[in-house]
Amino acid sequence: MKKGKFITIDGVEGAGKSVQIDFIGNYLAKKNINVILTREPGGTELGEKIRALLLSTDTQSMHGDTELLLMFAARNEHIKTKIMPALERGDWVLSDRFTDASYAYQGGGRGLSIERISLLEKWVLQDFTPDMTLLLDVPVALGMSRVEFRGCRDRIELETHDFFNRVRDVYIERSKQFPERIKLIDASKTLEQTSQQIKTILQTL
Ligand code: Z5A
Repeated sequence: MKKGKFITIDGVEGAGKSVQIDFIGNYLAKKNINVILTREPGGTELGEKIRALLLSTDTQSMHGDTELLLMFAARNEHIKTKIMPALERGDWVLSDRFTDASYAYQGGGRGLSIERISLLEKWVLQDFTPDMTLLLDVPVALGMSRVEFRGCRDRIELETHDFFNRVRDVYIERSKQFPERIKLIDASKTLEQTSQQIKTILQTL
C-alpha cells in the first residue's frame, strides 16, 4: 500500500532540475517530510551500471530499441527495489527524470514508436504513475547555453539541437495530454522565480 508521494522532475538539459531538486528537498524537509532523492537512468546499484552503459561515449553506436530497453530495465529495478518500498514506508520520493523522459528522448528524439514505449510502460509500471511531475521548460538554446561551460558531454548530450527540440515538443505535448499530473513550469525565469512557481504547485500536494 502506497503511503508516500512520488514526484518526478523532468525537462531538457540545462532546465535546472538539479538546482530545483535541492530546493524541493529542503522545502519538504522543513515540513518534516522524509524525502528520498533519486534519478533515472540509475538510482540503484544495477541502475547506475546501466546508466554508465547508456551515457558512455565509449559505446560508438547503440540501436534505439536497445537504448529504450535499457532505460526500462533500469526503471524496473528502480521502481521495484527502491521507489515502491520507500513509498510503502511512507517516505516521499523525488526522482530526477522518469518515464516521460523515455517518451521525450526515445520517442521524440529518436523517433521510436510511442505504442512500443507505452507497451513497455504498461509491462513495467502497470498503473503506477507519479503523483506529480514538474516539467521545467526552457527553449533548447537557453538550456544549452547554461551548461556549455561543462567540458565533456555524454553520449546523449552530443545529439543535435533538432533532436532536443523534438524532445522538448514531446514534453510539452505530454503536459497538455496529462494536465492533472504534469505541471509545466517556465524555467527560463531566474532560479528564485522558478523555485517560487514550484513552491506554489507543491502546496497543492
Ligand atoms: N534519458 C533518456 O534518454 N531516457 C530516459 O528514459 C531517461 C533519461 C530517464 C541523463 O539525464 C540523460 O538520460 C539525459 C536524458 C536521458 N540526457 N540528456 N541530455 P540527466 O538528467 O542526468 O542529465 P541532464 O539532463 O543532462 O542534466 P543537466 O544537464 O544537469 O540538466 P539540469 O539538471 O536540468 O541542469 P542543472 O544542473 O540544474 O543546471 C544547469 C546549469 O544551469 C547550472 O549551472 C545552474 O546553476 C544553471 N541554471 C539552472 N537554472 C537556472 C536559471 N533559472 N537561471 C540561470 N541559471 C540556471
